[in-house]
Amino acid sequence: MVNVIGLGYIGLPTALMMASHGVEVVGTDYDEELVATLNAGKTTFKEEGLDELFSTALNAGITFTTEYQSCDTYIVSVPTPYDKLDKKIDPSYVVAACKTVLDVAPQGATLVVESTISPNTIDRFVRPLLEEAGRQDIALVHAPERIIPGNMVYELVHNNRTIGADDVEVGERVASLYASFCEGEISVTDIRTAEMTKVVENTFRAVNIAFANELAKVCRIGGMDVYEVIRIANKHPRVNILQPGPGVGGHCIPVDPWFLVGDYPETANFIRLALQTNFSMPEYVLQRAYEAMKEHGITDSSKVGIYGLTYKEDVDDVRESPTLQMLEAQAEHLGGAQMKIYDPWVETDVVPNQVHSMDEFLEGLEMVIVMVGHSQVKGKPELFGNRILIDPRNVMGKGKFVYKL
Ligand code: SAJ
Repeated sequence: MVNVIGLGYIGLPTALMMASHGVEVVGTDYDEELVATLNAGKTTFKEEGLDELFSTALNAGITFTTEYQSCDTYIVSVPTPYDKLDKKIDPSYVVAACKTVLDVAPQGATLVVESTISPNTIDRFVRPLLEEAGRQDIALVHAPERIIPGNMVYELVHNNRTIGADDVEVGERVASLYASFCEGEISVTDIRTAEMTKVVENTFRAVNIAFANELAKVCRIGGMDVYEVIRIANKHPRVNILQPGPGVGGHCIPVDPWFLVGDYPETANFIRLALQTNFSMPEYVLQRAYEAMKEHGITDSSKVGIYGLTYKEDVDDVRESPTLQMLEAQAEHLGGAQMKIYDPWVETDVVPNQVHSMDEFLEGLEMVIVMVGHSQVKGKPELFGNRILIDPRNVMGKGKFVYKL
């Protein structure tokens, strides 16, 4: 039996996927409300294919509880925030979960950490727990997740995976557990390499996006169309530049690279600069909007609305979202102007001035900043009538009053 600890964005789909492929699974989370929702037959976030997977897993017998189980394999997928001041990983949730596992795990059980962790986290924070508890019988494994929100269910099955273990035999055993549903290639390596590859993958993407964002700024000064430049440069067989945008959000790309900067502050300079470049984008967009307001004689910021609150299109996750970053910049440096905000994917109130329908949003607006290219609006500028559009995602097409980055 597998006990998946932490039923968030990664733990839940992983637990459901295993259960749907013949593995006996119990899902555990310390959040009673979340467990109650799952036990009432409802998923806790929106994701393509998740509801179907949930019913298959329920039929296959998955159960949810707040209790840790006695079983042969544990998969820990709890969050790993980072300390915003020193930029280092905060392993406290992982440590707490692993400690509780050690209290209940039978002799010889396997403890798999799926949470994203910086290189050496297992050695520094988890291995000592085994020593303290006299539980060297427990096999430690790191199996970092790689699935992308918006396409998680597909990627769980089709992505390649990495399994890091002290012992190749343990690694292969855990690889065959994941192979119950994973059709990709599974590389078995040591734990530190597995930790590093995960952080490196997200850092690669952060650096590439930062490059695109810097190009956007350069092209604007130089009077060039950055999207056309990138489109054509990418025709080169060895060039693949990502897209510039209003900033980088989510719980991974703007967070994980900081683990390297935090641990290697003297060396990881290039990565730090990339993160700072990405972080500068929300305010850059805001300045762009203020310039356009000036140009069009709009003096009242209540006539400007922000469309999109999530960190990217067609997901309901607002963590570290560029819109939230932009609102923070607005409050801190630019005198808390109160723009109306709407996101069809966010039903609860996350920020003041949030409205819950497109009609209510558009009423009285002369300008809209399209921070997220949800399918609802992508390629449909007519939905905004003849309002001036600030379009940092390049999703509105060309238009007389459409301002790109
Ligand atoms: N973004 C851009 N330009 C782009 C692509 C993305 O500005 O060309 C922005 C997005 O709008 C968003 C942010 O970057 O704000 C991050 O979005 P994303 O779609 O690039 O990535 P995530 O955070 O949803 O998922 C990433 C993935 N990592 C990689 O592709 C290397 C996913 O595979 C990981 O599993 C996930 O991080 C994770 O959990 O670590």
